[in-house]
Amino acid sequence: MSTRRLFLRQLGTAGAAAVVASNARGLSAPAAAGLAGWNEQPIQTAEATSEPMPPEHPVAAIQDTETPEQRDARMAWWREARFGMFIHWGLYSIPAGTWNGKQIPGIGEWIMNTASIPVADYKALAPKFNPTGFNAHDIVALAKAAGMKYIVITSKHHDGFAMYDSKANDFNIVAATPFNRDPIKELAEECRNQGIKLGFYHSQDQDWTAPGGAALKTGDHQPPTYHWDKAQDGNFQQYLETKAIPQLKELLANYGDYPAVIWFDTPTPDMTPQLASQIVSVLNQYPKLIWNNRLGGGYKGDTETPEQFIPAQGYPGRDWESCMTMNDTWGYKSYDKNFKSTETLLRNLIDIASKGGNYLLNVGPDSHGVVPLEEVVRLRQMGKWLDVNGEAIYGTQPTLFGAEAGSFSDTEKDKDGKPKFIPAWDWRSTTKADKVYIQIFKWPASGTLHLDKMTRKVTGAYLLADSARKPLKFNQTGDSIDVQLPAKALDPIATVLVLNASKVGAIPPS
Ligand code: JFZ
Repeated sequence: MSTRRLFLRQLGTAGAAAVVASNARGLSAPAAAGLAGWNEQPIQTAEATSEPMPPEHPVAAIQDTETPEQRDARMAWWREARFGMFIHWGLYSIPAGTWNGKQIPGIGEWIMNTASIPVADYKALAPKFNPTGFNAHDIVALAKAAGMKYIVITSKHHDGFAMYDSKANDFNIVAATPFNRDPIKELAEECRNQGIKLGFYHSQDQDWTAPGGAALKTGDHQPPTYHWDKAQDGNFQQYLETKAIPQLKELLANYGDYPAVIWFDTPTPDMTPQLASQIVSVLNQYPKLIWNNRLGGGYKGDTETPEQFIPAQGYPGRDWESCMTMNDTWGYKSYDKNFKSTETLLRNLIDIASKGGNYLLNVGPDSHGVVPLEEVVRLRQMGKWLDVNGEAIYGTQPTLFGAEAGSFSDTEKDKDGKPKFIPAWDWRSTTKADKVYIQIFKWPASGTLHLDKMTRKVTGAYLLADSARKPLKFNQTGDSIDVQLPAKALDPIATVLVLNASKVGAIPPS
């Protein structure tokens, strides 16, 4: 697979727009040559899950040394959670997708790179940043109302602006803006009060305003650094040692029990195993911490991070989390109104749960610190469904079936030349030790739901949305079962059928 393929694959639709846009300007250079390493990483780990960690790690990470039992304990809350809120918020919410009167294509938080904004001009946004509409209580309450169990917020994105009170670098929300508040601290307090986990997205590698920070290519930026302003030039190791690592230490030390998660991003070849190991030494001081597969330097981390897509069959044997936007940007863009429907978002959550993953769904607060209304509305609707049907999502195991998710085409190929996966959207399934849940999207016209390969003996059936829990008639012969449903779905998006069916005494597959 070409580097460019890998690059686009990881970018997903929202990010790909930026790359396509750079092509439209007639520029051809291989996109982000440096990305191959980290893009290949999830693919390798997905296939080789039981292999021991490569011995060449200069510093062993917690994943290298812990027992399977310790790992299960460390990951327990995360596996139970299934649904989290991603928050991309920073100075880029001021231009909100427009620079010098021009709408800049691509994802909003990349505007500095995509529009080649000089460092001084970008830094001049800070004195204008006064997001007095930010209310940590309301955002945490929104996440809870949506049924989300954790939040991951950008403590620093690629633009290098820290959204917290950093002593290590004064390009931050307390030192450089009139706002003079630490939203990360306020969020940490609210998350503690309202009982939800908090994690930090920290761009450890790309930093477009610190000398020596890395930049991935867009437009006509030139190798090897892809910088567009002399002020960005410097030494990467020095950047790490004077900014990225000191900030990581602050974030890990200053917010009590949090962060529960560190979400790294976009490692480049600059992040050698040796440099990454300096970060791992810091992470190792926090044995409860969960961190993703985007550190770099060959470290696999805890989680696969498919971006803007749901893997056809999950990542068997690996923890994973699909991160997705509701529209086509992570950071706020005033004119991006291409919002997915609540139906799509909820079915994504169900699809992901049925494959054993988590859904990290993004919101992009505006320059006042306010979450756009379209996002609030969708989250509240998702929460309403979860209020009734949450037990079919939280703490569940993947489907016993599998074929319901779709099938690989005999004729069509995907962009990598492999058989294209065509998802089916009739139903999904999750399981617990004593239950099988069927989330029905397409209500059977016959009134009967037929399932093959039902390998557990069913002792009862009812609909979660039926508060009376009226028993439904069913007929199981061997491993096939027919359940008689009421004439109409109880929920237009997904009606959950519960089958009481214990793991113990499973029927051997025919
Ligand atoms: C990354 C970030 O760059 C993006 O801004 C957002 O935070 C998302 C969750 O994670 O997505 C990517 C990854 C790789 C590239 C671009 C966006 N890339 O290779 O240019």
